[in-house]
Amino acid sequence: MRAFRPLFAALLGGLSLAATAQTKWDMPTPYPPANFHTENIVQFAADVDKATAGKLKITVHSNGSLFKANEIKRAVQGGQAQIGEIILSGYTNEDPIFGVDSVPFLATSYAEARKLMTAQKPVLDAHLARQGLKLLFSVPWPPQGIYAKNPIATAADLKGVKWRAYNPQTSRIAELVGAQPVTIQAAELSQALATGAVAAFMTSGATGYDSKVWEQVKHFYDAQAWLPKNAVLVSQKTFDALDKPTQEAVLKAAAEAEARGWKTSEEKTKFYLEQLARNGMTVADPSPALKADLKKVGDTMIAEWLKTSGAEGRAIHDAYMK
Ligand code: PCA
Repeated sequence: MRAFRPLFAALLGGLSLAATAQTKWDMPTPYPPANFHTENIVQFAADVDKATAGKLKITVHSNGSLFKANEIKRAVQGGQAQIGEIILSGYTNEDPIFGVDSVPFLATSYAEARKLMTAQKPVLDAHLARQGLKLLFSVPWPPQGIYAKNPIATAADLKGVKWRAYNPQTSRIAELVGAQPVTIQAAELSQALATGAVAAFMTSGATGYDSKVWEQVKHFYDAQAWLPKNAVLVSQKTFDALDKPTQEAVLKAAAEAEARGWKTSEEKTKFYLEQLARNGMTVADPSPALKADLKKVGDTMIAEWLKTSGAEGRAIHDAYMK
């Protein structure tokens, strides 16, 4: 046995060397494992692993399992997580610049959403940098429509209805139409519907599909009101601590994830709505009256956003409208 000691020590030494050479990141994300954003992120982590030959291991903790959706940004800022995914507009109250993509009817198609992102990006990067954060990539959800237990012919049908919100804008819409907003993250949506805590909400076909909302909700109105973006953020300090080749591998995988995510989001939009219909929901355009009511809500909210976001908001808006 004694004769083996040096060999054993050498082995142990080798192991600890390997351990220090490997960096591990925890990555909290808010949405379920089979959601397209989550799948895209898992692919991103695998790409980074491969490109760095296992030097940077990113462990994805989906569905709010490590941190709840609304805690993830603070966790990355505070160093409790190295990297994480958030929905940008969830933080509109902290900084209106984060929420421009969720102003109703400002950008309602993928082409418009891309144009709006181009206008928003430099300001967003600068604001995140002030918080020690770096944006690696962002990907939109499919267009947002209205789900409701009962048919909705005009906004008046939403009066007093318990309305699920996921960001300040969806709460504001409820206020403007006289519904009762309650903030519920996607991970708790199915349960909130099952217990009757909510009876209407706006989100994408993707989240309706992920949460199998057809078990409780029968109506979907394809309002195409906005395309909110998720963003993957890393702590700048954590990123700077990586060696150059690893940083480059992360940036390359991020650029690929952004391109792949936009493509998947757009391509799956039709599939999600087909699945709602196949599972017994009526999928329809909003009535002209409902459209007009929603348009009014949108006009109010654009004016409000321009007021709270100040000169930088105006510049983003004008660059987008050009
Ligand atoms: N799904 C997420 C945010 C926007 C979307 O389409 C949700 O409903 O929470």
